[in-house]
Amino acid sequence: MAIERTFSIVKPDAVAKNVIGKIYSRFEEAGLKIVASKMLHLSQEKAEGFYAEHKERPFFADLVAFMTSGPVMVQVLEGENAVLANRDLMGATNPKEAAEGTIRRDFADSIDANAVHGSDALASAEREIAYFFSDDEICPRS
Ligand code: RTP
Ligand code: MG
Repeated sequence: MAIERTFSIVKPDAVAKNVIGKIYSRFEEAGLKIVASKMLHLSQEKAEGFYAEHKERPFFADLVAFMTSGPVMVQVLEGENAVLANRDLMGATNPKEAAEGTIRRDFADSIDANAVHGSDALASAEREIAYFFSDDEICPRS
């Protein structure tokens, strides 16, 4: 199996609930290693750029407002099939549809405040990692 890197965000709702550590435990228990991590408060511009693919969607303004409403944790996760493994840990976008035992089922309140982001493909992972981290901020562990 391929060792991959994926990009993850603990969103403002989960930071406000004080469950950063519980979410990090999910990554670690699944064998994903945290190889870079920092807390930041996204600017409007940074959040709009991150979600540029959704610019024309009706929920875009609400999404950007939510993502800038408080601090987030951004991290790079490394491990076997990391992109898909992290999507499986997260669960469906809408927590009402998320499977039992997933992060969104256990920590998210709504489709807007849904606790975590995770890259949806290897190409987006590479782009998103580079959007938040320089090479020297990432510590390979595999
Ligand atoms: P994310 O990018 O945050 O990891 O979430 P995702 O891949 O599961 O979902 P995506 O389709 O990329 O949408 C990004 C975020 O926009 C919000 N959203 N709202 N009201 C709606 O119909 C709707 N659809 C998406 C969600 O907060 C989602 O995480
Ligand atoms: Mg997405």
